[in-house]
Amino acid sequence: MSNVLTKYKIRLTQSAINQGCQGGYCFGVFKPDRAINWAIAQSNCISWGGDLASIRSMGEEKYILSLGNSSYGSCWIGHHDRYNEAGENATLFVSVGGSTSSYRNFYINEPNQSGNEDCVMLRDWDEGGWRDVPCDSTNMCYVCGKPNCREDSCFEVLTRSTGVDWESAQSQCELKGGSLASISSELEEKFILNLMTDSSSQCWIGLNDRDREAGLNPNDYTWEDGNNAIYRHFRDEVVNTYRDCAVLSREDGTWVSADCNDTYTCYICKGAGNLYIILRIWSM
Ligand SMILES: [Ca+2]
Ligand SMILES: [Ca+2]
Ligand SMILES: [Ca+2]
Ligand SMILES: [Ca+2]
Repeated sequence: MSNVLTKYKIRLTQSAINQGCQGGYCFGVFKPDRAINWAIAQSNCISWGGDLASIRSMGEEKYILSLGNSSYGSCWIGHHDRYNEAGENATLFVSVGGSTSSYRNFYINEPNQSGNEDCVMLRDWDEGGWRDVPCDSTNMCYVCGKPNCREDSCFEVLTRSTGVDWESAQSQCELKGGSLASISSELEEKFILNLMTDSSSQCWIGLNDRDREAGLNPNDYTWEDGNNAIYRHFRDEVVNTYRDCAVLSREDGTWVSADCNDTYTCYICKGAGNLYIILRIWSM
């Protein structure tokens, strides 16, 4: 294993041709300067902070395809059956990043294990569909995926079809090993705002004065995750004393006090990178 890693640590020139984030993940489409096999592509994705992309839904696949065009050709993705031969059983292919999504989109008559085909590529950018091919074959393109992270923190903007109150949102974030997001600085705020979309225009954040009344003093509000940052960005100077929680508004990037029992269809979780990123199993 160490020999393999050393071998693949030779860094290749790589630059994401296009990248974007959706649904808690960021995707990068890379075109190396020479054709590379699956393992080197995965190694490059680790250097980027992620893994070869595991595609978890049709919506996610469409989003990834929207980042490229027909000139991209076939691209490596993170699905494989290197450890357990799946043969022609698509559902037995697994994801390098640990995703347990059952979504598979193999093209007609694929996977067919024609020879020893254990790695998966996007067949064609325009036509769609996946194909199992030998891991040692090479492609001029690969797609990486990673959580939305900045410095040591990772973020997820989560939307629900029905609204949740502040406490429920906090519980959901804790289940993921995080907390409703704290915002330490204008830079971090901008980073989070970039993750929000039209369907996530007002989202719960971790700021509150539920334990004691902060009154009109913005500095007396605290972050649920214990962050002591003093950055404050309330929409109004005056904070409504009866509204003990807060949402981040995408419209103007400010924080708006809200009744903790109100419900919003969006909340933002934040966690330490090492808790939030799924452990990679890397053995060859
Ligand atoms: Ca095999
Ligand atoms: Ca196989
Ligand atoms: Ca095949
Ligand atoms: Ca209050």
